[in-house]
Amino acid sequence: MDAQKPKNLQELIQMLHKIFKGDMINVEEVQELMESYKSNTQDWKKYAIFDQHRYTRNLVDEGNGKFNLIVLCWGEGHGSSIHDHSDSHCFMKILQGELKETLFDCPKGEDGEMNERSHRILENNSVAYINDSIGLHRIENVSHTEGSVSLHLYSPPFQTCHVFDQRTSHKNTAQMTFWSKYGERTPSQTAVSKENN
Ligand code: CSS
Ligand code: FE2
Repeated sequence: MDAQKPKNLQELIQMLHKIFKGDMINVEEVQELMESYKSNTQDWKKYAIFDQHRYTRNLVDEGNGKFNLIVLCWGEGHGSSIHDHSDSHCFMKILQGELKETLFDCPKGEDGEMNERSHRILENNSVAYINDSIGLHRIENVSHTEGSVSLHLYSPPFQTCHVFDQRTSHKNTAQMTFWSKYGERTPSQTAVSKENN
């Protein structure tokens, strides 16, 4: 029998809490559950706080310490660096608009241009999955007319990741920060920690 479909974001969060209680993560199960939630703007608009200059990260739920659930808001033309996911699982559901995902091989050293493996457009309500053994990626809202919103689940939660320079493969550590938590704008931080990844 098919599992229950979450009627709204709150139900999705409750169901995620249940399936992350144990120590094993079934990637397909999480992906299917997140896909079965049909995005409704009313559910997540309080987390969707955009910035003019770069994409924002807005904390929705801390998953009893097992995962972070985050709404990301991508203005027109906003994108991430090429990055890894700190040995965590990354699930990414599109809540509004579309996002372009470009996949890269993990560089062996600092030895020139990074190899671009593939790219695809992620459509509304779809769920993408990545981890460090699959590779690295860059996420972009390539639209000139519409903002995009995505829901990310990272397990276990992480506070730093690696970012990569496409031309040189040079790797840096980057801090992940929140633009808002539980719908409340977080106090502004120092210039360095404002950078997104
Ligand atoms: N790494 C980005 C989003 S792409 S998975 C972030 O969470 O800031
Ligand atoms: Fe990512």
